Amino acid sequence: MKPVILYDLQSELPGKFWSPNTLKTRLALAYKRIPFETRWLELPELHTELRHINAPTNTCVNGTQGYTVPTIFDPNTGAVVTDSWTIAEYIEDTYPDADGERVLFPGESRALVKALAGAAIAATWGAQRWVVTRVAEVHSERCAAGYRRVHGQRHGLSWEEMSPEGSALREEHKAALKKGLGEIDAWYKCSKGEWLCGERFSYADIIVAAQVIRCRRVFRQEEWDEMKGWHDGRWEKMIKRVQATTDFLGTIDELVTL
Ligand SMILES: N[C@@H](CCC(=O)N[C@@H](CS)C(=O)NCC(=O)O)C(=O)O
Repeated sequence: MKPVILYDLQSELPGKFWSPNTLKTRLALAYKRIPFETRWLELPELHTELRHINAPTNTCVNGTQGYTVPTIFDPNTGAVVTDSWTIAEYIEDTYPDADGERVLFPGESRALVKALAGAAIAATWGAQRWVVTRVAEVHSERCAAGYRRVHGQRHGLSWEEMSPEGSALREEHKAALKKGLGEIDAWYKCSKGEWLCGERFSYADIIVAAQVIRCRRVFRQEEWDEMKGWHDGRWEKMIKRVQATTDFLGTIDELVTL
């Protein structure tokens, strides 16, 4: 099988990835044992590169129609697929696991996992302005300017207003993240097993892990130290288990800073 090409946006971090959306695709491909290679892009090149491969357009961060990552090109089928959810469905449908073990949507869970994808983002949305200020810090200066612009547009704010350091607003954002992760923690507590689908690992866990790993990657050390103490230490343990379950570290040495 020829490796799938994953288009992703780079950062200055070791291993480069930072986006929770592309991380969902990385983890899903690793879990399914589908070989892939990354085509790293800088934000200013995104449009040209993805138009060049005739990628489908999608809703961009600032609400306009354009190109987004993750996008994959599968040389085995010729398919070009955009959007983390659409890609998850594509790889599950195109590469169903022969022994039924490594499936993204166990049983009849696909529609519920789709609902969870929106719910997980909504749960932590109150912290978004703080999180994106940290993401901008791991970008090169050339990319950070564009990143700050689109995220400022999304919230209708100047960058300085997003989540000022040391402000009461920042404390609100932090409290919102803790509360949102508390909701997700409660989902896990309802499960009879380790994962959201009980004993079966699924794309639902990938969705949650991608959000947590993004924080791990971009937060300052003291911020992560605080976050990893929340909810009985669930989040650090969870991302290590997801990493092991998906063989992520084994197949591509990219979570080196975890
Ligand atoms: N719903 C999409 C969102 C994709 C998305 O917003 N990707 C961001 C990177 S995390 C992007 O491509 N941003 C460029 C832009 O919006 O201009 C998905 O799940 O793939």
